[in-house]
Amino acid sequence: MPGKVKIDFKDTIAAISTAQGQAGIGIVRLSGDHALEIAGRIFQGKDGSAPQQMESYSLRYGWVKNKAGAVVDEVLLSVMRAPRSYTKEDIVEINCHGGIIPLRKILDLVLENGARMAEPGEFTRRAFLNGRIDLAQAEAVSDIISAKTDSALKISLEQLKGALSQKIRKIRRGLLDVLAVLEANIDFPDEEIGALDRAALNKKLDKSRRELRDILDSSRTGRVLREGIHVVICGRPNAGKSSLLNALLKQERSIVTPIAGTTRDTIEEIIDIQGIPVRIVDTAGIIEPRDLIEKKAVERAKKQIKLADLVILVFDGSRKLGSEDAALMRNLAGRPLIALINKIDLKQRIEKEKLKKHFHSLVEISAKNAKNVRLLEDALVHAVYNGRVTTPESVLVSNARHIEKLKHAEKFIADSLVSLDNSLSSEFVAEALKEALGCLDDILGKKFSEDLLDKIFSEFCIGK
Ligand SMILES: Nc1nc2c(ncn2[C@@H]2O[C@H](COP(=O)(O)OP(=O)(O)OP(=O)(O)O)[C@@H](O)[C@H]2O)c(=O)[nH]1
Ligand SMILES: [Mg+2]
Repeated sequence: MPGKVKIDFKDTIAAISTAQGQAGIGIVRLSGDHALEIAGRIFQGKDGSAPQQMESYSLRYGWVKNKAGAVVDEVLLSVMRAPRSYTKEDIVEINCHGGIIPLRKILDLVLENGARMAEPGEFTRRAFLNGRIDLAQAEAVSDIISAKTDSALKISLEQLKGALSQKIRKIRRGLLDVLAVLEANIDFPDEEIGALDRAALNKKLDKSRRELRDILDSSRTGRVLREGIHVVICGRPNAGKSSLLNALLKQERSIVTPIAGTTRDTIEEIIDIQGIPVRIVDTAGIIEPRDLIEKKAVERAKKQIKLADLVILVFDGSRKLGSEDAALMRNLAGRPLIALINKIDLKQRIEKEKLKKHFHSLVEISAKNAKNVRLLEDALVHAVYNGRVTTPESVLVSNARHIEKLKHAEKFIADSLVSLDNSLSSEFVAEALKEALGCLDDILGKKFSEDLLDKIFSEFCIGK
């Protein structure tokens, strides 16, 4: 089996950086020591200037020509010289017409003239390796591209600007200060850490731990804003579950009929509710399956409910509570849930007082007339933010890798505090602190393995 090819970061790389398809403009991007020279071989400027003579951050109009001298496309070529460029290397961007043929032909030409095809994310990987951004910032680039909502975009932009990195560096400095004191103590073991010093170190460590906690506190919201939440609608047959899905979607997606047992499969859609991506699932209301299809439907509904982050339990306000409602309430006890009374446009027969005792809040709507849908949306958002006032701008972390490292770092700081409080030797405290520092360094990419970088950047698109 052939081994993995080692990437050479000295090569000049090239890629089509714009989406493939038909568009007004497309960009072929080059980065590396030979970018200007390679561009010079295929570009003819209208004013006769060659890319090698162009100033940084300047643009020229001209043509890309093949070996035979035939025009391949009319282009604008821009030059960004090292070190003040995206990768800190010389960069040339060729803006051509955004069709797949001109883009492909220009890419082929630069490859023939000495560039190598870029790996996914290699431009950003070089920006990291060349020290322009840290690893957390590099990862933010990919998150910006894949952001599905405004909020996810805001979080990633803050991360790219370095908001998370700055906080982490501050915590890191705090830990290093403590470590310095401890190491001095290790070097001179005769002098034990005095009670006074212990208290001071404890205070410092505790401060770092709190700063870390603050970052982590917003992580739940961060993950939700990035990955969305999985919401499942359930309720007795005919309660109006499918009507509710349609009302939230503002379109007729799920079939609605007066016949109980209409929905016989789970139906899924993704909606953006006030910036939160919500994967919403309509389930079959059937409780007692009469045939194999219904049996499958019940199984699917149960599975969905198990997986849900949040359940919307729909009651039919025009009917008295029934055994099916009671069964659902029992099954869902203890789960994050929004209790919803539907059909408020009809005469209400449901025992509302009874429900009020069971649920601390009730949302009342008419799915059919799309009345009070906004109240349900608000309840959903409230459930996501958990009652806390969190704006996307205040969320510092949403990336799963970062969250995991932060949690580990927090645990190691806690360990070091325990060792300190129990008057264990400086080595113990220092050991835990080094582990904590290691976790923080992993986020910033101060220490990294090629495998980790391969994993992170393989999720990027080519040309970024
Ligand atoms: N008056 C009134 N009727 C409603 C409302 N919501 C739903 N309905 C009606 O109730 C009936 C059942 O609605 P569905 O949305 O199909 O109910 P469901 O819960 O999905 O039912 P199953 O899929 O059979 O479990 C239909 O006739 C709807 O038009 C409402 O707010 N007001
Ligand atoms: Mg239905």
